[in-house]
Amino acid sequence: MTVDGTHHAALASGLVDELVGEALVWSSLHGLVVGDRIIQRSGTVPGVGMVHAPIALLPMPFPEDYWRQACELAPIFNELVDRVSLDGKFLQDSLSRTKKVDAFTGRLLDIHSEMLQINKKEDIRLGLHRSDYMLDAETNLLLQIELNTISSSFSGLSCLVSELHRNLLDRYGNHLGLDSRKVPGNKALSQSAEALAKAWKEYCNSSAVVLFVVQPEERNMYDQHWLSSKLKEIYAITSIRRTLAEIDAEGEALPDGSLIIGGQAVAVVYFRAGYSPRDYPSESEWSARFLIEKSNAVKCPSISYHLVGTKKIQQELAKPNVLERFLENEDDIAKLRKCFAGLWSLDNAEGVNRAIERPELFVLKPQREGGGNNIYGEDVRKTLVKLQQEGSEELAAYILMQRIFPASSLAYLVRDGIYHHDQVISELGIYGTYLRNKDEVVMNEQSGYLMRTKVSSSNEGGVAAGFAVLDSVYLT
Ligand code: ADP
Ligand code: HGS
Repeated sequence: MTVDGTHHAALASGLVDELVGEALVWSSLHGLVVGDRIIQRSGTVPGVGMVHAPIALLPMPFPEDYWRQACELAPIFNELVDRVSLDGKFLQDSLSRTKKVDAFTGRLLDIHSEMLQINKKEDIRLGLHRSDYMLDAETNLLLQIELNTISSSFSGLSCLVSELHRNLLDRYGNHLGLDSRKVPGNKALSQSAEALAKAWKEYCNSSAVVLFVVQPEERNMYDQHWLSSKLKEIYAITSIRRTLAEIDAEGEALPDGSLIIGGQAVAVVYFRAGYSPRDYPSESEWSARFLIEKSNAVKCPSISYHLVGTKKIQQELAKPNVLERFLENEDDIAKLRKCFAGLWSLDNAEGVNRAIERPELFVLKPQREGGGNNIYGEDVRKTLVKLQQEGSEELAAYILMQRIFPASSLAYLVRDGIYHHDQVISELGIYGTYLRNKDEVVMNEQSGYLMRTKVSSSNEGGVAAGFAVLDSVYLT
């Protein structure tokens, strides 16, 4: 039975051992797995070593009204991304100073401005986004951490965690005083596959393939394979996996703009790499990104969608009167604003000074994705003082964000077959799928969820980054 009301209270150790054993067997039988080490291949031949994905043993309690709020926001953020992506000047202007001090963002912007110069239009636009939130215990507000518009991971594995938790509660629920129906169904995999398939269909070339752009070193390949296997099983669509370097070597563009890889036409390019400077170790990878962008394939994301998801744009959109430039509906605008945490550029002397006084209340963020890049606590003060002393342009490489403090609770986390009982905090990701062809919005959905749980002492989050585990939700 539960002890302190939350069902993560200390369970009898015999019961925990049994639950963990059942969870690990279930995970292996159902493909809730990750590679057991970095695979040095291009992803065409996945590593044969695998281990269960890091998971929470039981679902995380989460208040239903905040859950509904987060789900409601997905189609609004989807539409916002599309509108902002069309304002090339806003993107270029907002990122122009960052460009001076952040070479990676600068290269992305260069590709974007080349597309503007050739007046490149993306009639078919596909977004597979994930908006991440934390429930701030100080303000009781659901606050957005960030909006991911590229390589939003775990649409495959997150569904399996929801199924695992439902399965465990079906069998042990009355023993634990828990009801499996409180774990929401998770359609992240089916709707992400559906969106990719519909984009492929809009491209109207039945012999074309979906190209997964992958990293040469990958552990999360099975989360990716879940998508490509659904594309094949349900829609009879073939996917191929290539690194950016392989695309540079094998790819070519036909005069009509078609992208050809190894003799096959590509309908959709789905990026599961290309979001970090580490993905561009040479000019070859940048050539591949440019070749893809210039082609008539559907990009997920396009360079514009990619730029909309940068933290600098997140901070710019939080400024007064900016959302009104992109959306008409006042209710929608109010709903978005309600989930914005404090966000400042480092031009804001008041914000910077407050952060120097109380660094523990802020997070300093470079324009980076993929986890492990943020600056916390005393390092916030040190970095800000250093940047101020240098009076350098460097300030434009960062944004300052209000630190969000979710309430912590007890949970069992299982990693590499070993369980720990820890104080944890969680982060709810809501997937959004958006597909448009010219003026027709083909899809604009909230599409499932990802709950990530980490020990409360860890500043950074991220499963791929090794800090968090995959969890699901128990609506309260
Ligand atoms: P990335 O794009 O690299 O994942 P994020 O902005 O998502 O960077 O931050 C990574 C992790 O850092 C988040 O998953 C969360 O755990 C933590 N984090 C980020 N911003 C905040 C914040 N404002 N308050 C508290 N934790 C944060
Ligand atoms: C992949 N290996 C992300 N994606 O979604 N992070 C986490 O899976 O394709 O690790 O906690 C790559 C970022 C949340 C999942 C990892 C958004 C990746 O890091 C891709 S950019």
